[in-house]
Amino acid sequence: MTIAIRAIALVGLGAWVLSACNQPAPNSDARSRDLGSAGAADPAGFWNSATVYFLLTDRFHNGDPGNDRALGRAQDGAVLRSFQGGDLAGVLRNLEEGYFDSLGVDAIWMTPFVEQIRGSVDEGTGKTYGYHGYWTRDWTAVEPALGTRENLSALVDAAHRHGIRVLMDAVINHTGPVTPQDPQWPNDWVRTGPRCAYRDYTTTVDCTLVDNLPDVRTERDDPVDLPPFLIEKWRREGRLDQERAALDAFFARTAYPRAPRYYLIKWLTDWVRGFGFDGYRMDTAKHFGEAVSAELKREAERAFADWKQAHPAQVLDRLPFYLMGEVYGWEPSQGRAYHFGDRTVDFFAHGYDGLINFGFKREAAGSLDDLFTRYSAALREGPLRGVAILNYVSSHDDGSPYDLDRRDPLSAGTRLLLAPGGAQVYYGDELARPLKVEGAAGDAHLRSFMNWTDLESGGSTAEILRHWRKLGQFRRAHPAVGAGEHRRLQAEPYIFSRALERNGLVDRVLVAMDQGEGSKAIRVFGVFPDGAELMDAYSGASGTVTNGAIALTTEFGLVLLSERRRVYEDRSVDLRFGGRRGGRRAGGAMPSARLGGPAPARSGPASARGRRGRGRSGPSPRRSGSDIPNARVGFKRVSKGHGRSSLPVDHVRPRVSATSLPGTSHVAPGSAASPY
Ligand SMILES: [Ca+2]
Ligand SMILES: [Ca+2]
Repeated sequence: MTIAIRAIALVGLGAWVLSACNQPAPNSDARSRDLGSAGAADPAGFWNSATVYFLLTDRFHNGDPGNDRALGRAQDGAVLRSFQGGDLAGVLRNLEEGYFDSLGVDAIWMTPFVEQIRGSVDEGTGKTYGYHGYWTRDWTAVEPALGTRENLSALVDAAHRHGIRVLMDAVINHTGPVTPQDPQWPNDWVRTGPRCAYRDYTTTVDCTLVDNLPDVRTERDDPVDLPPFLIEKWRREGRLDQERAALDAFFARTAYPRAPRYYLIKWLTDWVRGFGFDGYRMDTAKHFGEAVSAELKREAERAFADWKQAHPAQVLDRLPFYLMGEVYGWEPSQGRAYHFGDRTVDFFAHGYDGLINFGFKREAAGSLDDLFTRYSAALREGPLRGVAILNYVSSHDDGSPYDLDRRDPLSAGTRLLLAPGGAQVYYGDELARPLKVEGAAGDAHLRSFMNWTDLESGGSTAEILRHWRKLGQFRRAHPAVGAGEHRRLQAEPYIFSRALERNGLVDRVLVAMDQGEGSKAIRVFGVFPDGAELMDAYSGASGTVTNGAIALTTEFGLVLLSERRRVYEDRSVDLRFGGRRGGRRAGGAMPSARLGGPAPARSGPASARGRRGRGRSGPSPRRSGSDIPNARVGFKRVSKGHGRSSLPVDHVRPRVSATSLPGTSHVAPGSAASPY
């Protein structure tokens, strides 16, 4: 399946290459901004143009029914509040089948996979188990209902083989709730009150988010001992001595006191060092003190460097470890700061490279050009220059998403995937998975099992997926979409362009909306010169610019234009912000001058970042020379000529053994957004 998909991505690359080579620069102002020195990594550029797929592992794909009843948990929770069988093996299956590639996904964010409490609690919305992953029992173990360490390792490796990064959802603020089977952590580790009142900093940080969610004393420096229940657990599992020795080594190396947060930092960063996670999505970032995140970031960066050194063949590029925060309620209009009432905190100054944007789902309902213009300006020259945002239209905690009724999932995809800034696709956005479920309460509405069965039945669901895939692939092929300079070219029907310069290359796209079906002539406003061959990534049609316009005949009103040229380069090398690899390129068709002059010398283990090739002409995983033409798996040198008749999308039908939903009719959710 990947051939057609990658073909369109490569066509996009060609556009960039051509732009750099021989095209006058209509947007000469775009060239004046240097996004980074040649060869340097540009994390903000990458993450603002990235598509992040966020899934609840328990609700995505059941790849191993054998683990469904792990730890003997019962299926007696309220609607959608017991474990439902999804697991790491299921995510792996989708990875291997190319599901995420087909959506243009750059990174996967899974809910936490560490071992959860065994019992259940009722917070007022019904009996609930830790299916969501935010109720930790043991930070050092994989939750058995989700799989094993081997499953996790296979998943991260497969993701990296597909050029997809994996973000670990990291919880440091609280333990799981206390139940008859899950003892409270000792009082020198956690506080059990007061409950957060969210009036000011202290009543947001030094408090419990809800009742019975013990809050880790992350501010405390006094040494504490391991909780007795954890000692006993590890003894039973035969790894007590090993875990103790590892802790001793950590505290000896760092000289940190044995305070609660440092245990957690040790345990969280072990997953990075051992498995190669590319970043964290920090849960409840505003509730544990920003100084902690800075400490965690330092240790995570060290762990990531250790992993890279130990796994040179699996290193994607030079992008550093990424820290993305969930600062609930933050949005770009607030600038860099978050206001606690009595205190203002710039989380970006405390280790965070990116923050989730809680305003997009609301702003997306307004003028599209106003939104695009403001975001582009804020990210490129405003207060958010150099940092990243992650937009979403729906999420696991947001009871007021962009389109609760899924009335127009096509428009949601267009708005999200064409917006400046990173795009979070919440699992099922692309299948219009219902956000209201009969019998559910609170956030359970938002967390139904992935509706693969709707896809298999064909009809509008397949059509919706096709739309999201085309946009996702266009976005992935063109970093200008998420990170480029926005320019409105025409108000109605709406036409805009994006241009991004990096390392002497310019990526340009032009998007035209509401063009109507059939034949159409689209003005290009000088973005592309006469004679340029353009391809519409939405329909697969192509044409040549003549007298400042391009004539196309497509059955769609949306047109996604870029230049169509012979492709030699994988944009991940020079264009995907991961830092340039050095040396001549195999094939010899791309003089380095076109890419901004000789590349810097390479050094260190990252020189072997050539990814494990799978395609016929892909690089060998062991190869560490500087002449690897394509670092991204499966990307090959191709000739132009992807026919206009073939859409850049094919169908991926995951094999699913999902627990079926209890019902498909909808009721009003009556749910409030979770405070965390
Ligand atoms: Ca399972
Ligand atoms: Ca706290």
